[in-house]
Amino acid sequence: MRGLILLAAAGLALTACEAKKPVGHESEHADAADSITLQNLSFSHLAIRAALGENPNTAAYVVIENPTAGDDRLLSAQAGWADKTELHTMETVDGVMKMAAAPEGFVIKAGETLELKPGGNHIMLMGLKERPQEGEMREIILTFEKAGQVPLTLPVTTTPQAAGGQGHGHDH
Ligand SMILES: [Cu+2]
Repeated sequence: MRGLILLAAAGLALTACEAKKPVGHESEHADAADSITLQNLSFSHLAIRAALGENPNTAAYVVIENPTAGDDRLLSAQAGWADKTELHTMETVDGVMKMAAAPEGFVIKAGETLELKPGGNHIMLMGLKERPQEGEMREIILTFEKAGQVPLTLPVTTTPQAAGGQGHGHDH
């Protein structure tokens, strides 16, 4: 029940933020950088890659900031619309990108940020029971060591890199 209330509050916060987006330096990447705060953690750049062709799998991305004084750890993710959800790392080995399960999850140190983004670490959704399509919204529940369960509603897009932060730094 508590999760549902928090989710509703997050939706309102997002709407209010969009309505009065500040103009200035901070708004440079504001289209994708709108963040929501749940259980003391801050979430932004939420995206799920739209299911492609016959591919039984897809991936989800989110940037998680830990502004608290203590370390936390993303332990796992769950989605009712996929058979299995894993946390994956992505590494380039001899020029080939390889992903691997990270069963121990990802530590987010106090004051630091974990970026799950295209080409990098990500949430892997396997055995899709429903095929997310561009423009839809889908729920994923993240479980943290300290923050507990956090339900997130992520937009589905065929171009998650646009929301995943890869465009950062292009003007430097
Ligand atoms: Cu993967």
